[in-house]
Amino acid sequence: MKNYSIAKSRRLRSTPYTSRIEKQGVTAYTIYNHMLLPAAFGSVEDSYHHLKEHVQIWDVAAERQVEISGKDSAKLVQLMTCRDLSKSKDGRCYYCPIIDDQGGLINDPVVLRLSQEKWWISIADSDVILFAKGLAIGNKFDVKIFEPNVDIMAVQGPKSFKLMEKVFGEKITKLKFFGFDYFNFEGADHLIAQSGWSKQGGYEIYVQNTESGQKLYDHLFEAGKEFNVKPGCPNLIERIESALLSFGNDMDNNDNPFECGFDKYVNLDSDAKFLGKEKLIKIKEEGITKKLMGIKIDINEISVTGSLDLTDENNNLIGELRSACYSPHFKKVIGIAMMQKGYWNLEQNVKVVVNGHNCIGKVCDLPFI
Ligand code: THG
Repeated sequence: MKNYSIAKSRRLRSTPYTSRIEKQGVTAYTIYNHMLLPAAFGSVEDSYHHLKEHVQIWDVAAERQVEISGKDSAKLVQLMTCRDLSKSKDGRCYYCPIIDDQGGLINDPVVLRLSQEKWWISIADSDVILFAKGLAIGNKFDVKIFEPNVDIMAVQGPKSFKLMEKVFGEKITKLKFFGFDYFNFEGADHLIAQSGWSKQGGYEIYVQNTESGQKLYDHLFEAGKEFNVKPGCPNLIERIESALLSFGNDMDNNDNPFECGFDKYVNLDSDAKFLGKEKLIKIKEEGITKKLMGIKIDINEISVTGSLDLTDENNNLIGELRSACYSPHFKKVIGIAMMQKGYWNLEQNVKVVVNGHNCIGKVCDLPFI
């Protein structure tokens, strides 16, 4: 497949780390929230093996924040998500599907409660800020909504814990998964959460002081030498093996949270007031007609740039493959597919055309085992 370079412009925003990752050998970008997001540093498979063994620093500034503050901020954040946040706590992160009045997914962000009157919505790739502003205007909420200058740097991989302890001291080892606190680096405080878009463990540093953040970026590479630190980025193979869903790829506004397996983030029995609640109650009663599942195909290469039709032995359309990669762990291609009802039984065969070749795959549960 021929590749094309990205024509940079102001609209495709750079990050405070762009000049650094370009010196370090970034080889591909994607665009996420109108911003450059590194997609490769050479071989994605080499990077995958390194991520599972060592530690990487990622420029994930494209995970933008929507800051919502003010008297009605908790009300607005709750209105946007089907996850009950009434018992949420300061200093905690919450994975929250954001849905519209029809129950369709708008985004799947991490929500940070900075205080009862100040929230950050750490968004996937869609314009949540416009949705939030529309709701605030329509409801005459007393809130302030804007995109703050926050540029996340992630430290991911099994050795991230040792590296971060070396830089920030023992206190950081006390941080729980999806908890956050403030940690000092050379006089500047940084909000750091134990989180990140890999299942290899690690942290996300929400950099607001750009100058200090850039120094910290450089320092992490110095201090990380003994841990074999390398620059990296969200890794297609690792994230599919880990079944971390990608908004816009695996699911979009035409899918509801039940179809995406987000059942545990949908609270229909509480008093929480959110958009699409009635609709989701109805969907739950009637049952869903499609859902995300895993697919395994016994081939050793695939590149998915759009949906691939999945058919049964009679050529009926039974689903669509939305993401896939060759998995070194399973030694075959694995992928994430939206499968129609009636074809959810494990061991269901699917036909798919890959690179002009007819292939047979098998349906499986997510996460992959
Ligand atoms: N970090 C931050 N912001 C983000 C992402 C991130 N915004 C965009 C995108 N990633 C949002 N998507 C996800 C998807 C999964 C997770 C986080 C963000 C995740 N899930 C945990 C898991 O699957 O194990 C579950 C968390 C829970 O159950 O509470 O971490 O990566 N800042």
